[in-house]
Amino acid sequence: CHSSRLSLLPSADVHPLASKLLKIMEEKQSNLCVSADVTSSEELLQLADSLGPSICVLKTHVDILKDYTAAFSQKLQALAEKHNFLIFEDRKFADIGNTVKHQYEGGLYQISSWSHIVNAHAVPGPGVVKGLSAVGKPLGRGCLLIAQMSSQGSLATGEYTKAVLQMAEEQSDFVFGFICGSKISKKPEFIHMSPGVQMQAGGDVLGQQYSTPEEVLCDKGSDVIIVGRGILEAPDRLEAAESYRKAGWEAYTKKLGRAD
Ligand code: UP6
Repeated sequence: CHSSRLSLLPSADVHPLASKLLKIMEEKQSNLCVSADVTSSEELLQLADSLGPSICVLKTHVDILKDYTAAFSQKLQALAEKHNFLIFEDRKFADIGNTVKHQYEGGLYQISSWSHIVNAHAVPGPGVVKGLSAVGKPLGRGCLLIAQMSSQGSLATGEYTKAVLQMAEEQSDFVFGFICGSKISKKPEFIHMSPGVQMQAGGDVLGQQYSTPEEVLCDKGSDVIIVGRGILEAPDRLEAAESYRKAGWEAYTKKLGRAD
């Protein structure tokens, strides 16, 4: 039964954000993270308000907004409270610890002040996580490590992916999961989130590769689907989000019924 995973939590070993996310998923019956890749703050806030009830996480790329302001991040936080979802700034940090500390906390965006979740590449070694953790852990934030990528020709495979897993285990007080295409850790406290999802397999002209919710969740064993254009380019975004939520939840519960 899929509730077995939740009953493991919260415990001393589990990152508070992982238990919070699993709780939201159960409450809203949603393992859908919408990737709100739009370039206007107004449109992003509208998306967050209308799709909010259907999602567990809202993923942003704030550096593609043409009109970012601190007021925007406050409004987004209020919508996250209103609709009970987590905010995930997909910043993909990839520098030495000291630099990512500044990038996470400071600059124009002050990401640590409003984003519950961030992610990082493991390329620099454990220092990238140490730097982010120094800023984010006291604030109750958490990090996903990028263990695999959905794009064609990705170098994040095989031994690299295994090394990322190891890095996550060594800093599991801040890292609570992965960006990946398949389940890479058996530990139930790690959340697997997968981009490159559409209702139909395929890709785009710039190397993105898509799998279906069923493939990613049931066959590959991931937990959360990240969907951007599958929803953003649909004629009715809310209707599309609801169909991804339903397909995602069905596949997720089916997988847990089988595996746990
Ligand atoms: N993303 C991927 N693949 C990865 C990591 N991240 O696509 O391996 C991100 C992209 C984009 C979203 O930066 O924001 O997930 C996917 O969008 P799409 O559904 O429109 O392709």
